[in-house]
Amino acid sequence: MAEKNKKSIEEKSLWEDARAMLRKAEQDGVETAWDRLEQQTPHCKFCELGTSCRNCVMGPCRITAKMPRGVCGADADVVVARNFGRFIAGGSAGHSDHGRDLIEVLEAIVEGETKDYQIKDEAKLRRIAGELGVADAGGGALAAVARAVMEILYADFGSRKKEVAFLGRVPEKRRAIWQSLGMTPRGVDREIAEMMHRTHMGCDNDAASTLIHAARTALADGWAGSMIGTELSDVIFGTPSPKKSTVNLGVINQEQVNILVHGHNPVVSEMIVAAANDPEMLARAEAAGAGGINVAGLCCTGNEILARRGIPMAGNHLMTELAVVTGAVEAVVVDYQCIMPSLLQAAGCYHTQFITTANKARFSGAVHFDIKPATALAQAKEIVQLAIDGFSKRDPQRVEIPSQPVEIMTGFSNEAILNALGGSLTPLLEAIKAGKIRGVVGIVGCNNPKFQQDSGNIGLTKALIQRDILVLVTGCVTTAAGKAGLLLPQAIDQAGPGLQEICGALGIPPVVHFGSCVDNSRIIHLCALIAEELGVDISDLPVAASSPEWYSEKAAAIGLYAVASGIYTHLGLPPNILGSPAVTDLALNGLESLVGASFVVEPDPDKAADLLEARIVSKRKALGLPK
Ligand code: CUV
Ligand code: SF4
Repeated sequence: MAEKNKKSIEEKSLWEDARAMLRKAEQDGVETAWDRLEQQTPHCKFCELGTSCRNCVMGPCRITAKMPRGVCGADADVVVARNFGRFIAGGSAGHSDHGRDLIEVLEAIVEGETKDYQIKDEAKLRRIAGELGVADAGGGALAAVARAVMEILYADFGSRKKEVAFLGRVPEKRRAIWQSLGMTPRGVDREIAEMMHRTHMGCDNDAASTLIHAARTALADGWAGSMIGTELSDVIFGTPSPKKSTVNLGVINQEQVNILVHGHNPVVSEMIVAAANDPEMLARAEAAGAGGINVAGLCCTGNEILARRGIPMAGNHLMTELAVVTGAVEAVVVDYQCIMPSLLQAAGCYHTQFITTANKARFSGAVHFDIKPATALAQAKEIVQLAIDGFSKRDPQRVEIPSQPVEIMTGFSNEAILNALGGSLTPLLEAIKAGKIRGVVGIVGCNNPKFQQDSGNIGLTKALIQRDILVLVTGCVTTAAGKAGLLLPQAIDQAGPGLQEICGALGIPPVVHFGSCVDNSRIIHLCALIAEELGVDISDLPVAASSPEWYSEKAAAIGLYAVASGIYTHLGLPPNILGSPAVTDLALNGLESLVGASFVVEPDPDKAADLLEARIVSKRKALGLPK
């Protein structure tokens, strides 16, 4: 069976750096996600269809034509909807708990408990305070304004509100739709807890009802949890502005102490960057015979420090094990989410130290630091010291850094876009109306070893820019686009004439890096701003979303909040819902009549581009715009 599932190295990844490291992994005896996928294939059919239930011990139950109900009587629709609901709750919890961690850092700043973190973007804090109705947001003492914002956002996690704080950003028409459907997100923790409750045996036994609450849970992620994560990260670490950086495994430096930061929250990675730039640490690295300290990113925490500081990006999800295989990494420092447990084994094959920093993401056998705001920088320096100490243990015979880094442009935020446009959205809207930019698609999310790595991400991105559709990328698609050379202004060569003109004039790439996964909140915010400007709903806009190679619960939550916000969303593979025709039909069709958008599933990137283009054309037509 395993033989049949065996993929060649070329079939596993699009990239030379990945292929070289896959060959080296074979030689070095390092197992990768592709090897384990082979072992796991074929997957359990019930789980794939979503028709197995483990929600109580009268079961577990599997639903088939011959056994159409579980012991309690739940049918396929109920079981699939419940499983999907919990899947969404998991994803929303991830982003939202990340957002909460930023509030805790803001609290530590306000309470004077930390000097390591500060308010870097005071103007943004005051702007947000104004939006949230804080009295004297513009003129009050900074600490008082920060405290007021902190209180309001903390309260978003509870259960006493009728709606979360940033809903003021949502167009009136959209809020009315949510209100009428019972989809208005009230509190982040509340919606997640309620999803767990509804999916307990004997509660919500109506698939559509469960799915509407799943959408509400996802909206609490997009318009609260993730949005808080993004906005407070900007306040504390600075709002991204355009800058150059580099990407791929070639950013790992043979001469230097290499520290890879991996995970999601900038709270830790920012401190590692600060510690690595400390003159005393640099002197120690030199004393250890290294030519400096090189911090590079992986996955979303990589996106955070890439967008804000221009720190190079070593790789996306499926590059994380392969980065270790270079044999040149002294330390992998992780916070949480998307960190393959296998990294510990991979690190163990080399001199690499695997260092965890969050009590909610412990890995047995790892070196652990419980990083706290009050002591973060000192702890980060200890971590950097461990990496420096590891430098002499590196075996030069086992080092192979496979490629030359590719240049990229990064650092776009809504503020940066407005700035580039001269302070108002009007030039962007004019370009859209004239059909020079026919539409905008956010391509986001992960890698999944079920696909040739990044072939979907790149295939779709290229196909869309050729059709004059502007692409915004976040998460792991960033690295893919960067490696393909698409995040540079000169990539307009590969775009249609309209994008060539507009992006050319602005000096921006046709594929714009918008940050990490929580920063998808920037994209929905931008959609809301455009909709407000045009006096329409988000669902009326020529925009769409896509996650060609998604894998995670978080990606599903993002997809669902996009759809519930009125954005047509493409997925490269379906969630585990196909065992219920009712749930599947609701996701692919029924949602359209409820929220004005739905999911579409298509593995082939060119066909997906056709579908997204057709959607954009239909929205343009309805707005009375040329094709
Ligand atoms: Ni949060 S969720 S693999 S790191 S984008 Fe990357 Fe992004 Fe998916 Fe994870
Ligand atoms: Fe089976 Fe129902 Fe229990 Fe699920 S909740 S395991 S379907 S008896």
